[in-house]
Amino acid sequence: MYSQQEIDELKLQYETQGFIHLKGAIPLDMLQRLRTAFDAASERHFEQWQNDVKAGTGEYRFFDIPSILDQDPVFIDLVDMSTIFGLLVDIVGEDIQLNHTHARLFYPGPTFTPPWHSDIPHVLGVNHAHTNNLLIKVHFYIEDLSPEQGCLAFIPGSHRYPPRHIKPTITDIDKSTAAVKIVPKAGDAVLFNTHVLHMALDNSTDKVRKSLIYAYAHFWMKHYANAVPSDLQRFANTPQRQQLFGVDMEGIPYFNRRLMDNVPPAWHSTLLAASKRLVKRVLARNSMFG
Ligand SMILES: O=C(O)CCC(=O)C(=O)O
Repeated sequence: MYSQQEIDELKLQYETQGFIHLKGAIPLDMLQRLRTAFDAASERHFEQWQNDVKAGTGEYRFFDIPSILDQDPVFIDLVDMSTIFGLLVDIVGEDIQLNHTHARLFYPGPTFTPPWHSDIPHVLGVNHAHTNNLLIKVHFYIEDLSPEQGCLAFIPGSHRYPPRHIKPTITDIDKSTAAVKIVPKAGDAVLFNTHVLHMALDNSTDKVRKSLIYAYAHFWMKHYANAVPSDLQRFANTPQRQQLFGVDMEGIPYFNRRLMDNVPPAWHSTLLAASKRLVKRVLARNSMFG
């Protein structure tokens, strides 16, 4: 867990560069659980993916394990993992909600992402060059990557560009002084503003790259089905998780939802009952003197 001073510094880095490399974000015991659960889930769905690829209906360059939040409770625990959740809330805001998830295996081959792209240039109604917290992504790594294994790369500061700004041409990423390539270790996370120019580089090794990608936005934004576990009864088990999984709270407008206001219903009714009693008492006293 970061101290407020560390959060302030990381946030400054995020604001000026558009991305942060969070080393050792995942505690060791959780990392082990994630590895086991990730491999088990990919085994369960691999054949289906291969069939889809053969039928021409599936993406062949990478494999996204479907509905990762339903595959193992450890993927739920990652949603609000305490080591970085405070930082995430500080960056996104108190109205944070999970927006979408991917659990990805990127097989050896050229990159599948467009070169130096923003994920949100087509989003209307937002001044991207000035909005630093619309949609944030976190890539989590469960194994060390080598430098040629499909790493993420960024153009620092490019989140301040207006949408559809001219794309840079970087001929050799390893010699570039303008771009930054991040080579993560197992347990690291990379958090970024989805408007910063970024890309996944080629995977020119003979090893698959495994990663989990969780995107966070605001409660009022529409989220994807893969951001909500099927068993909400079981997993939306705290006010915080209810908000992250988009569960409505009676009487709270979407725009007003805040983590700090998520008071459990029992408290709510006690408070409500107490204030009703107080109003009655005041009214009764006033009528006595009236
Ligand atoms: O590395 C990946 O899997 C995708 C990178 C990317 O372009 C993204 O997350 O928006």
